[in-house]
Amino acid sequence: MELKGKHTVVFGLGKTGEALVRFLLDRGAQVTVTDSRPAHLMETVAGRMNRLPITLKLGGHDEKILETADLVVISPGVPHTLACLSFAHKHNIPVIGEIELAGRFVEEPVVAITGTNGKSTTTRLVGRMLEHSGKSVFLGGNLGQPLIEYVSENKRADVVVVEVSSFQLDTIIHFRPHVGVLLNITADHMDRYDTFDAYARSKARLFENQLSMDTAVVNAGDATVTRVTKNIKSRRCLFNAKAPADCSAVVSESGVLIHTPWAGRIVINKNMVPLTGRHNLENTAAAALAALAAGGNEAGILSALAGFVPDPHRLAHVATVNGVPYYDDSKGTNVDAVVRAVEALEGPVVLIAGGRDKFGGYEALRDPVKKNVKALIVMGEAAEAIARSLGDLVETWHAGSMAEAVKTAAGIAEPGDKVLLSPACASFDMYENYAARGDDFASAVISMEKKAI
Ligand code: UMA
Repeated sequence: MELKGKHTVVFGLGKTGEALVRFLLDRGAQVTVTDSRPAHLMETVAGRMNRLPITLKLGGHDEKILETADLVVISPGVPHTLACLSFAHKHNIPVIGEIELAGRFVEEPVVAITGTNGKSTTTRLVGRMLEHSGKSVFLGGNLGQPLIEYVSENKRADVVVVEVSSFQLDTIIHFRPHVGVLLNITADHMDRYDTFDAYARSKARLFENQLSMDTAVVNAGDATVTRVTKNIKSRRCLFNAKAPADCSAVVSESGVLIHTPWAGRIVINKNMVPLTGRHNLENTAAAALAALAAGGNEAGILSALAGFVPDPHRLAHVATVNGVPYYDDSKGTNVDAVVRAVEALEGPVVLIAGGRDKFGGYEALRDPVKKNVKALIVMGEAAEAIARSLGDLVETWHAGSMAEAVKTAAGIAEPGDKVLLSPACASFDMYENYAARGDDFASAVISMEKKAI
């Protein structure tokens, strides 16, 4: 793709936008970047941008900047339905996302992982399994380093492993992973999609450019995944399969049994997986199938599992204070993630939830709350909505800050109980991201632990 001299407009100046600007300048494009946030809220990044030969338009998106545009590239956080983009559509100016642009410059095999929950864990597992099989790997996408940075760096890996979000899939045209993984689909991001079906169809776009020689690793136990992947052209490898098949993984109480045409039969015992909960056996099964399809081997898979360190904000044990363990699951940003966390810990759980509402409803939490949750502490913008949906089931408390939530939980929990932060919501009402929220939880717990000593 020739970018030299092309006027390219970048929407969004976060991590992705900044990486895009640098890549486009390197390729000789003429760059304009626009962000809805006003300049005084973006002084640091604006300072860096002001040193570059670009046009910077902050504080809103004005369609005038599209009048001379040849190409528009949008960050994942910018909705592809943004009103201002209709000018581009009307004038046939291509509007693509960063994954699409980067994908056009990647020549190596690509493994792309999506799903509502477990994406980051599975992506990291696939990367590690391939590395332990002797491959050099680029690991990035939604979980951290934008793919366009890999392209910019000009370093070559054997395999590119990327986590991809539905936001990124909304703006693809030709993006074609050689191995695509769809873990699960449950309600999330209902603030951005009109219907659950629209969100599910966005996830299935992962496979739309695959050919028969490509591989689709899909969850046979998820009815929505099965429905939206009915017509894909690539070879299917099913995890959560009921019985062993040509390319499959059966997940049971004791572990994972894998069958593939390339590596035959592989057994992963539950005790080899250093992660809690059945859902993590599913993630391990999907990761192993993807790694095998991308050239990994049995020894690499098994040695990668040993010593795998989970994400610090995914059901991570922070400390035990006065006989009560505290778990940080700040990355549980949707209802299904909370269901999995509550089920994995088993009750009695004192649950801290809330944050920015994604408008998917909280009713799916009723059963697990009834079974495993002893008390509920709600906080953030969604506090009222959560209390309305679940407050009749358990004692419910409101907290104005994380410190107050932890203090309230400590007052309720007794030895034998567990305290779990698993918000079911985004963090942006009170924090920069989910990691900052988890860190705030951990620091409240640790300062309580210090006082208890
Ligand atoms: N902005 C606009 N106009 C808008 C909306 C936003 O200009 O209409 C601006 C914001 O003011 C901000 C910028 O866009 O300055 C932010 O862009 P962004 O939200 O795309 O953020 P990045 O920093 O580029 O991070 C993105 C992903 N963010 C989102 O998808 C929301 C990161 O995923 C990803 O790690 C990063 O690219 C690198 O690939 C985060 C995420 O929350 C972790 N993802 C969601 C999830 O996992 O559920 C999908």
